[in-house]
Amino acid sequence: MKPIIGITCLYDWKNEVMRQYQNYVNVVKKAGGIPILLPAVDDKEVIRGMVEGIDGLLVAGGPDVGANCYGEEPHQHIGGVSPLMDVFEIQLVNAANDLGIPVLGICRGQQILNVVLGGTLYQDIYSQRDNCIQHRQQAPRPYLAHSIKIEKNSRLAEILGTELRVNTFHHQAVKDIAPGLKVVAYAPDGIIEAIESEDKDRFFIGVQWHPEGMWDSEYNYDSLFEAFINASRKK
Ligand SMILES: [Mn+2]
Repeated sequence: MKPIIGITCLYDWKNEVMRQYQNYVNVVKKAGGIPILLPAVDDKEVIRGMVEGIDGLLVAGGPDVGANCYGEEPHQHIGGVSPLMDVFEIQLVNAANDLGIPVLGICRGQQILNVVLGGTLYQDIYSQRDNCIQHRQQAPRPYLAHSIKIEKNSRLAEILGTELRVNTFHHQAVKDIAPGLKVVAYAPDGIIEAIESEDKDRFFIGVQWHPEGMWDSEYNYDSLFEAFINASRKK
């Protein structure tokens, strides 16, 4: 039986449309999971029911996380936010933690994982940090714009090794890491590129890049999705 992987949707509040990029669906399917899309809702009971119906949770990329989610006022360079997505995804990850199912966060998804557990974000790395390299590449999706170093003693290093090149499409990043999580990858400028649970037995990983954007390219990030889907198989 293939594990069912719930993928969060983007909610475009201007047009009242929920959608998601096909790459996420394709990569879950390729790695051996059954992808289903989870629309953003704000009802706790409904969210709990969603999580009871899946074996693994993929929190996808998307707009900026609202500064209010981690107790800050909006910086002048914060981008568009989607408040329903914030409310939904925070409750969704909490429910996934309650039920102990594996969680993979990508880009915004990584930031949500950190915020749920009490961490904070840079609202705009370019104005809040000095000497950033470019983290918003102007190149095709699978282009590997910058390098990262992954910590040796981490679950992520077991999966991907310790040195990697990645694509990059962000202007926010993890600032203060949440209790219970550890930083496991950095870009050359010190920007946090991956986080994971301190609990070795728990698959709870966030990455700042977009591995799903390489699902059919010559660069192979399949092992990350295969590890996630394997962890999601019912014991
Ligand atoms: Mn980056």
